[in-house]
Amino acid sequence: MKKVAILMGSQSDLETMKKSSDILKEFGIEHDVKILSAHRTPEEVKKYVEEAPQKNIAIFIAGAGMAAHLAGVIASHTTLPVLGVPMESGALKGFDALLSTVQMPGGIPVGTLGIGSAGAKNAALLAVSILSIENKKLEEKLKEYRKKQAEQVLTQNK
Ligand code: RP5
Repeated sequence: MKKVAILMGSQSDLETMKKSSDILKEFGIEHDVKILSAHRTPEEVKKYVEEAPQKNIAIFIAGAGMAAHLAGVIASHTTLPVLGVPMESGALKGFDALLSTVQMPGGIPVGTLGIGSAGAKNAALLAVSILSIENKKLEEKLKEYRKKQAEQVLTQNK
């Protein structure tokens, strides 16, 4: 099966981005986790993204905070899908990162998720969903996940 890369701008993003990793583990999807910054290590980001297809990576999840350019920069170096997660950090609590990630110029798309942990979780679920287009087993797992989730909600009424 194709792999996913989880990249983040700083070690301070790790706690949030672990939520992406947890979901991918739950679905048995192999993934790389790397700290690489659009601003602090721009050359290494480019190199990693360009070499990713050789490692069977098909989807990028990018978490970054503040002036969050990581997802956009990754997208500039690949035609593979890029899912951006704005970190809930800094003086603006992620509003800055949300706008930096979501407001891409036409032509270079970044699929942007919500701010923080929910966004990190959903980025991984969306990656699973994309991979499930060509993988019936994964599609079944995803349906089962949704079913269990609904059951949990309904149990809370008892
Ligand atoms: C961004 O700057 C990172 O993604 C991080 O969310 C933010 C702050 O980084 P640190 O100063 O905590 O390393 O590039």
